[in-house]
Amino acid sequence: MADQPRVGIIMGSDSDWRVMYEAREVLEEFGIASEVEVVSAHRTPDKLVSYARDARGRGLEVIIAGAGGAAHLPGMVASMTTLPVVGVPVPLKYLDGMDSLLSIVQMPAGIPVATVSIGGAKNAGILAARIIGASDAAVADRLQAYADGLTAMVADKNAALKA
Ligand code: RP5
Repeated sequence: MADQPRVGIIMGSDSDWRVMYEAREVLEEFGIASEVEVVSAHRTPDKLVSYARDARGRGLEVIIAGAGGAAHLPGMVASMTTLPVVGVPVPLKYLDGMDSLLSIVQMPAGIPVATVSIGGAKNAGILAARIIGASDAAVADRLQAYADGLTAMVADKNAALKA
């Protein structure tokens, strides 16, 4: 049987997957099971409500929500759950993702969405892992190993520059 998903990765359209797959990939690196679902704030509003309301009860601990353009999905999900929500602005053909970024980041006080950079699904996954790692020592250890790996990578690059 597959592991119980701890992170829900949702997006407004399957066209967002070209960006959002990176969240799933990095969560796999940390050994964190996730689920993926298209949930549109505008095209499937009833599904949005049930997904957000049921998320905690189904065992999810963090929701990563990506959307482009008029990107209302992360904020609307955050309004209907007390789980932490990480928002990913997805860049579309026009406006370079600035529209998505501003739609997601400008939340009213009381309903936070932790917004990452435009196209920043990888960091969304790492942030979700850090939220889980605050109370899960095994995940925290993997996060430390990941950070150590980045430090070693920079040292290797410096050594190569000087060789
Ligand atoms: C948004 O509209 C989605 O998140 C997507 O980024 C954008 C375009 O969707 P499609 O027309 O490609 O399905 O809600």
